Amino acid sequence: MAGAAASQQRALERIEVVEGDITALDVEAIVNAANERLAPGGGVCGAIHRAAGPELARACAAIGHCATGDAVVTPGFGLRARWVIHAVGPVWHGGGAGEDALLASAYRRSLELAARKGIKSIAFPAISTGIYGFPADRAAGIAVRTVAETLARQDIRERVVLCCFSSASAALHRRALDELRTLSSS
Ligand code: AR6
Repeated sequence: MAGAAASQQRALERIEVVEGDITALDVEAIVNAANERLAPGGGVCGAIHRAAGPELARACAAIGHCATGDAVVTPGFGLRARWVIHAVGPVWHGGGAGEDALLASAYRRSLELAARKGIKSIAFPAISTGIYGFPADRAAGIAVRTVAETLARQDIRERVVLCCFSSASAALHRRALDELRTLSSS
């Protein structure tokens, strides 16, 4: 097997889809679907801030800003996870405003940041697919492809959990992962 195909296959083995609440997972870092102001909000962001306690909002306020498509890191405070990576996905405007590339960038930057900190396990929610309105099916494909490509290209050894909040979301991510596994083994 060619080198690139082999690293893609090894990367795919490190990705797992689970259904549940991201704050309950036993991983080193969880990713927050944040906004550019890094302000506590609703959805998964609200759940993470509630579980972490008020120190998380203070740490976010001290950083102050994160551009769409980028990510920053704080401690996890009261969370099980030692770190929170705050990734800002795009608001869906119909698909013509660079949303796909910005969503991919939010996943990629989170993984790069985690690798720089030596984090070995990380869980992502389905960034942008709630309040920000990104179509769930399209986002699942981007999430799976970007995580697999980034792990393979940079030979990042992290274990990646795609944490879905509904069975419908989990089914979309599992299908996207199966499709990529089939493609990369053919
Ligand atoms: N664990 C895992 N996934 C969850 C959880 C949870 N506890 N709770 C919700 N989800 P959203 P966005 C799923 O709206 O679209 C916030 O106010 C949810 O079902 O949390 O990126 C921020 O501060 C959906 O599939 O994030 C921003 O202002 C996914 O997480 C804005 O919302 C993402 O939904 C970001 O919007």
